[in-house]
Amino acid sequence: MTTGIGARIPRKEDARHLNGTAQFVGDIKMPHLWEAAYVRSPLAHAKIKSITKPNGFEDQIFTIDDMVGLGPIVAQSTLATYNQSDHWPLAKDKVRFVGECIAMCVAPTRAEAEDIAEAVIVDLDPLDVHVRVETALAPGAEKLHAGWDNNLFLTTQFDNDLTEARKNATVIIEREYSTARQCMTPMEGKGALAYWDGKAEQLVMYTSTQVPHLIRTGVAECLGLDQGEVRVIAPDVGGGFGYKCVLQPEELTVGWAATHLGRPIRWTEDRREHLTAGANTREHKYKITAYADDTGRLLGLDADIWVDVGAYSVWPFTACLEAAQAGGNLPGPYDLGAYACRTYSVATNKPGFTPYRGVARPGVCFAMELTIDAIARAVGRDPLDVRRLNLVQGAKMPYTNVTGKFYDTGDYPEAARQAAEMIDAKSFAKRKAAAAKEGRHLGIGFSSFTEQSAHGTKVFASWGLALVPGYEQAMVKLAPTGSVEVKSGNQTTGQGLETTIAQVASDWLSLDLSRIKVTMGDTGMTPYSTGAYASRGMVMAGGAVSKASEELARRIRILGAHLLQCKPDETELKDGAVFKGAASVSLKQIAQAWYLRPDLLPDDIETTGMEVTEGYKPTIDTGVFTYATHAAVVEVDIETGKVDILDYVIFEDCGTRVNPLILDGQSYGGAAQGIGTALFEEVIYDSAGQPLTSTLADYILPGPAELPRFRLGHSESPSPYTRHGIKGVGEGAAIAPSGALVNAINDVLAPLGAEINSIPATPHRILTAIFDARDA
Ligand code: MCN
Ligand code: SMO
Repeated sequence: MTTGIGARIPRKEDARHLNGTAQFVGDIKMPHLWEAAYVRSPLAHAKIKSITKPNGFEDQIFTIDDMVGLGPIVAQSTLATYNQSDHWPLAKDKVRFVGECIAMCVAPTRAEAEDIAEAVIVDLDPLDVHVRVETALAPGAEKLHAGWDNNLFLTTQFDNDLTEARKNATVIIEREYSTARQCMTPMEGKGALAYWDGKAEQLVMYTSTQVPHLIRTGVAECLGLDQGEVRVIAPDVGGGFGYKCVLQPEELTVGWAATHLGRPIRWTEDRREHLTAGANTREHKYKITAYADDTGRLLGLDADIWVDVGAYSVWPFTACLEAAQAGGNLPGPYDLGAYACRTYSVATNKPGFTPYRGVARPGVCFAMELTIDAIARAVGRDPLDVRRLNLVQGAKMPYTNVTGKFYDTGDYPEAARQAAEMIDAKSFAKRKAAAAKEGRHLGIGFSSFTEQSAHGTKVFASWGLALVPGYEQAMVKLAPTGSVEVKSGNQTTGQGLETTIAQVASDWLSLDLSRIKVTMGDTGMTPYSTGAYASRGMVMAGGAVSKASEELARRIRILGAHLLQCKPDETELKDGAVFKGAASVSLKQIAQAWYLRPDLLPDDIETTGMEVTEGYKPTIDTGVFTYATHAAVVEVDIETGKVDILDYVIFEDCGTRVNPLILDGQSYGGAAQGIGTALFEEVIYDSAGQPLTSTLADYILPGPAELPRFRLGHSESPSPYTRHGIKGVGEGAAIAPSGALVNAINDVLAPLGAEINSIPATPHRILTAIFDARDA
């Protein structure tokens, strides 16, 4: 079957995205639709003394006191020491970051709503502002939340005994690393449109989300409605990247206003709202001590990790997801004997921290990969050799690492070797010397990681998450015309899941993709799903579709066998028909018999119908692990600090590849975002907590001119624990670029006595490191 698993084919979604017929929240037209704008806090931390509405507009402006029945967003955790935050969708008593919603204004157009918002007068009494974790944690620091003893959402730890490692180490590496705060900047911002459907007696909400079923649960909870009274529909979604998997205050206020005003209400996030109030992520600090012997073999690692998680805990993932993942993932793909680590999820006066592609791992991979290179420099060995020495060896698979992660299949050192071969590491010294003769400075860098995907319930539970099951369901149906319908509550956001789950069905049912209709992301039409995040879609939704398709295929053969007057096991399902030898009945004939001519079938036909819903989870509950090595060659202009990426290769293994074309795209897009993390992107706050990067002129994204021509290689080590051996991969390519690029930059800087340990590695940071080394 040319459109089944393994087919390199374009996305079904592409046509509508390219010809402009896709429907995003902002495209929806409805009679009587009004638009919303928000009065947002101009201060980072303040008490609200009063809110004054302009005369004549009282009915179009809502504060939290007006929104009777609307509760706060409370992200719960099962971890005992977790501090919970109440995030009121419109601020109550206090504001805790610049951009926090204070009042909602509605009008026939966004412009009018914004004018009304401008006229609202908010009287604020400033409080101490925390923009750095150090000040938030200082003794006597002003607390963000009532009843808290300090500004910590949570601390976690691993505490292996490091005595032996300390005793046997001949090399001790101490480093401090930091990663900047970032925004996701999907092409389409967030948006939500809601109306009350009188006939269905339901609040219907179109929202740009990765997780429609979860949002339905959250909206119902906060608005005090029954699940049955809420229907959430994710229309086309123009990129999610993690930002669109949390419950947003605006979704709740749009829902409340639509219910109480009796008309459709929409909010469409603008770029400034996104960059300031929307999606903050990735801000980590590390203090690391690594113990190694004089071959560069790692003996132990001791780490402190601070994550600046902002003012509120996001629903449902909490403010602690990032630090919990950071602590568990720092050892990465390495075979490490002893590990101690403490993590701190620190509350500051910035927007709440949302998951972003890679969740914590771009930070820990950066920290770990720089540490590996620092060890290599200290022992005078090639960083690639030290990496390959320490990576979990293929012969040790499956392998349980020091934080309890179960690495299912693969050969990590081999991936590093392949990446080195692709980038021709052997000849690099020669290239570097030749360039040096021309006054050019080249460096090479590597970065290896594992990507946990398809986490099971136990993994989510270990992070304290109560609402995030590790399973998935899907419905597959043979329609009366002989085509197939696939229904999944998961969502396609650009990653191509709409196409790849159809490929799975195509494989089982032997039907071309053009005959398979996929419906996703509508809670009214699909079985419960927790959605597209944590690189789970392909394994989980794909697995559920696989299971349901297999069962449907079995039932189709029963009907086909009856029509062919033979036994089911004498039949074969291929080319859109059931065959017995040369004789066949098409899926259409079978479907018509079932739906329209049941008189052709015996009464006791051994099947319960042509609609099959199945639930699925992998046979292991701890996730399956994709892995890769990235390698980069850069040129650094040591006079200006400018970095050019001359070559960039990715060697990856995500088990069975469902659609290699989509996977190429996943690698390009993820690596582009990772390069943004490594070299460009930084949300900057001044000491008063004012965001200074509120436009795309200040918040720098890499564009085509800054990106290299990525070269990709792969192997396939199928997981024995998932259907078809599939592993997830959606986040992976975003994880490694900072490690590879900064190691390459440091390869240039090392002879100058300089080193970069903070990202983004901007020209300013690079020159500062060079000048500091000269002055030292
Ligand atoms: N795939 C495949 N074969 C595999 C694994 C995956 O063909 N063995 C394809 C599938 O089409 C799958 C996609 O690659 O949908 C990504 O794989 P998976 O790891 O299953 O991730 P999800 O489908 O759950 O998508 C979410 C994931 C995450 S968590 C982020 S963040 C991210 C990412 O995908 N957001 C994206 N990639 C993105 N790509 C785009 N264009 N837009 C986003 O918002
Ligand atoms: S950050 Mo991806 O949605 O797990």
